[in-house]
Amino acid sequence: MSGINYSEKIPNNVNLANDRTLQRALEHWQPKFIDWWKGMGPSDFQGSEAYLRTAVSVNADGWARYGAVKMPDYRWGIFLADPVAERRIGFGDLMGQPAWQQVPGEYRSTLRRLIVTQGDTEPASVEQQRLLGHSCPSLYDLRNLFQVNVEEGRHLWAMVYLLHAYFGRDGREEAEELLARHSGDADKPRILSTFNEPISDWLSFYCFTYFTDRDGKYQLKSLAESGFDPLSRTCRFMLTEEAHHMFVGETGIGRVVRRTLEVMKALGTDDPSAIRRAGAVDLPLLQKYLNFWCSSSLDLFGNEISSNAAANFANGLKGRPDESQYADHVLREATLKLATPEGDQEAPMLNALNEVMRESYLKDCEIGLKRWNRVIERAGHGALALALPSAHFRRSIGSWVGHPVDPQGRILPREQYDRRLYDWIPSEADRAFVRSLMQRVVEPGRMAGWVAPPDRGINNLPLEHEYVRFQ
Ligand code: BYC
Repeated sequence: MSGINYSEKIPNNVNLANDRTLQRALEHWQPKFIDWWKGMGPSDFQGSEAYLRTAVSVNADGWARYGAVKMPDYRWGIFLADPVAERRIGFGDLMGQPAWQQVPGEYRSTLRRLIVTQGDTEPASVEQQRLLGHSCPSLYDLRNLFQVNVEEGRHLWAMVYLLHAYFGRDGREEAEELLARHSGDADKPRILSTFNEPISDWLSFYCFTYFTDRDGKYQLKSLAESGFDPLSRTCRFMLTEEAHHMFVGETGIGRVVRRTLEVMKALGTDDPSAIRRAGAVDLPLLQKYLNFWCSSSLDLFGNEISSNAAANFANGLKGRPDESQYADHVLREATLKLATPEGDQEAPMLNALNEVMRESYLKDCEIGLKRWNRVIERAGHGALALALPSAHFRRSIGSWVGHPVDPQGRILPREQYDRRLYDWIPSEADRAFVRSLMQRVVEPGRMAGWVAPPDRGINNLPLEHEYVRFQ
């Protein structure tokens, strides 16, 4: 089961050849996907060969094969983690019942909505990043961008497979729509807010892969718990791919920090304007980017109080990440204390599950911060340590929407908040400066001046390897 059949038009480990109708429907969607990729995927690099990994098996030990590939020839396919024998629903009111191999009629539209929302983010991120290749800081980074992009394309395939295989005509229509909405489009935008933000520089790309892909990790982990077994199996395999995306973010920001500290040492100052004149990103500017992308990504968890979240959990559709670590899997009695602008409130835990997830997500976000700060402290600049913004800062979803809260979580007079906002998130001038740094570097082994080299190359290759060959 875990071996992937690459001899078919659509590589898969779901015996697609045994279901001719489904196979035909997906083969019909395939050229539309390729058209979308050519039109909305990485611009101008379709003829280049990138050193990419491809799944060969869904086993932990052997899923990646590396080789130079032209992106439109990447073997996108359908890969599900192996089934767990006699798997049962692990939470909610139906706990202990056998997991569903088909969609239960009463949950059909909710499950479809969850799958469509998840699926929508994948091509959205490719669209957001489509111009970044032109300003890559190195071939190593360019290759990582393309790796992330093709895997997001595959994640779209994962959701489209579920829509086609389990949701009939509605599912097929939704699969078409996933290619029709576009990031930032005035008429047909992507569903979730963050996926309509432009990513026009590499500092944003590192922040996006650090913060937004991590939301992906948490959402996929919670869908991996689903009682709908095909969704669970798909998400389990997607999570193995997601890890690399967050690695790109964490090491990317870490490399920016290292380079900035080198420049500060060479100049003998922490003066932001001197650092900028030397072509590096001062740490307060990096902090603004962290504030922007962290607060935007926090919105992706939905409202603190959500009847959708309660119903999804109670009905066994969407659990908590790593559900087995909890003692209570039903949550009919539990409550959670929530900080709201009107003061602390006790809410039924079932309704507060978006907040539960947001809190564990924030703890996970802290890990990178600790690593970066260790380097900053060792360099003798502990006063410039980076921090996550308060979860109440600049929120567009939930009870804190519109409240003038600073990154430390203090409620300010409105006028003061408005005046100071661009002390906390990048101003147009900050963004213009960051854009000015984005000069394309493509000699093998060389790095742009604002980012340090990574510790090692890809798959044990030297950093000087030609990770992307232009045609
Ligand atoms: N923007 O009851 P509520 C990833 C909507 S990232 C716009 O609080 P619920 C990736 C919400 O849809 C992970 N709208 O929401 C990362 C709902 O609308 P409907 C993506 C928003 O349902 C990087 C209404 O407000 N996966 O994979 O509890 C690169 C009421 O809200 C937003 C998922 O998100 C927003 N920020 O939770 C590539 C998993 N927030 O349905 C990929 C699937 C809320 O009433 N989705 N709304 O019309 C879900 O589980 C849930 O839909 C949400 C919202 C967690 C998003």
